[in-house]
Amino acid sequence: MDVIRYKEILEEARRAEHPLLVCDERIDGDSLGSALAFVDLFKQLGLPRPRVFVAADIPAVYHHLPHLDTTTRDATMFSDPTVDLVIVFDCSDDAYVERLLERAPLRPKVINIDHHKTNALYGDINLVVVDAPATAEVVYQLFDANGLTPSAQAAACLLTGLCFDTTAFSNSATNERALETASRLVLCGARVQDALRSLFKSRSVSALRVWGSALERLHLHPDYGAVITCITREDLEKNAIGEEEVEGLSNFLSLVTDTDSLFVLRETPEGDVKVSMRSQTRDVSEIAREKGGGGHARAAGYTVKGARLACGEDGCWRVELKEKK
Ligand SMILES: [Mn+2]
Repeated sequence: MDVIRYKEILEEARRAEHPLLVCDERIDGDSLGSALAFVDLFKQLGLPRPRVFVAADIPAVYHHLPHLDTTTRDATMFSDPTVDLVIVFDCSDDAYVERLLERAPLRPKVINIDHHKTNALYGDINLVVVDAPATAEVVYQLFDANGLTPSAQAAACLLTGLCFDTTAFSNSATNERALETASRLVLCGARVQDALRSLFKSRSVSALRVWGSALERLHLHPDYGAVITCITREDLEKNAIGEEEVEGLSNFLSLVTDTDSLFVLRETPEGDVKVSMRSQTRDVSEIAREKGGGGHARAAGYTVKGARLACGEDGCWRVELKEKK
């Protein structure tokens, strides 16, 4: 472990007069849990609570987490010339961070805390631990390396991140560190049941109907050499459910499907198609990187801009580019 870097990051946090924390553009249990645990760390150190920038509304499944009042969608915060430190969590997408920083009149120092293989190391300080099961685990190590014990609230945030990224300690990201850190977080006061609730116990009947359609459409796709399925805008609209309610479908399917590689295709409200890939043996991060996306070796994704999903006569669903007007 690079103890010096963990200490350097804490020093930067102490020194900063106006720090901002940033979650990955796609909010999940790991990016949000890691950032909120850091808010708690500031509190523990007696520093003013920083704001956390999020690109979208926080999904309802995370509404039980502490410090949500520090989150904001107001990107004009980055225009404030007094902002001197930006800490980014669980985000491999340097273009997203650059877009936010474009607003800053004076470029603040950037700390990049992540575990994605495709991370472009865009920070002034990069703490990218590729074999970490979750960014939350890296943040736990940062507490530990600095001789700090997470509060029960920080531990709850970190355990949520760890449970999310390991799909409750079942996917290939699950290693001995995931289990050891989880057990230490429980000793700090985190509750496993609470962390799991946001993963498994909060799906509405309408959302599960859409999951049902996705199960029905599973088929082996000759072009991808993988089992694929898809979710259309119509599925969501017909059942009146939001985007966030189908999050986790690819993790769930790859957990229960008897197949090596599984891709979930999904139409987005922006008129794009998101491809989410899971594999037991293939390095899908390579495919994602080629197509401008990112992720981990066994779990990665990318977006096809200006596209829709169409079912062919052979019963296979494909991504179709929309015609440009
Ligand atoms: Mn993560």
